Amino acid sequence: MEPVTAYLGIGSNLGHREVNIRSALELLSRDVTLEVCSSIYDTAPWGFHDQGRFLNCVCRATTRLEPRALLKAVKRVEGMVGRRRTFVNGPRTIDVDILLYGNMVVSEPGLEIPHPRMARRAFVLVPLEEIAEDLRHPVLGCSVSELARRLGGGDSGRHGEGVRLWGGPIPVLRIS
Ligand code: PH2
Ligand code: MG
Ligand code: MG
Repeated sequence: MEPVTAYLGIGSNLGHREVNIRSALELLSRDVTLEVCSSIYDTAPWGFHDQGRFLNCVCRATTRLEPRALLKAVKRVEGMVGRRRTFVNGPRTIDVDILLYGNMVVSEPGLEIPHPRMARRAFVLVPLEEIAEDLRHPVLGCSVSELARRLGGGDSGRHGEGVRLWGGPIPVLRIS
């Protein structure tokens, strides 16, 4: 199988958030080839508001893993960084979501690609736009820039307090 380009969204709002994200990237790099990572953004919690702010970033990777195998690898990394399941949208040490997997569309129990909420979340679209502005959403057919523009301003939008730049691009770790 030829390598496929996948985009992963990473978030943390428990413990040392930046260390958690860096650990996840380092562990992911054993399973996939990380190509580039966005800056880290400090973001307002979406969904359940009574919790700490998140750090979020997005990375591009190539992989020969099929979507299910990639999901398994992602869950293993989440476990290694110390994720314990609480409740939907609740606080988490680490969250790694498969956003896109080539142009593939997958809709199965436990695995939906593209990620069903990515087109409506500034904490995904702002970092994604930084590394892939012209990338097209395989279902919606529009580019990441267009999706980001549609979010508009507002508190949770890209120009509000919702998403603030935190730190520069993470140099991608290649461990082989
Ligand atoms: N993830 C969630 C729910 N809410 N809010 C922010 N800012 N960042 C996230 O990564 C996030 C969230 C569910 O995965
Ligand atoms: Mg998530
Ligand atoms: Mg998740």
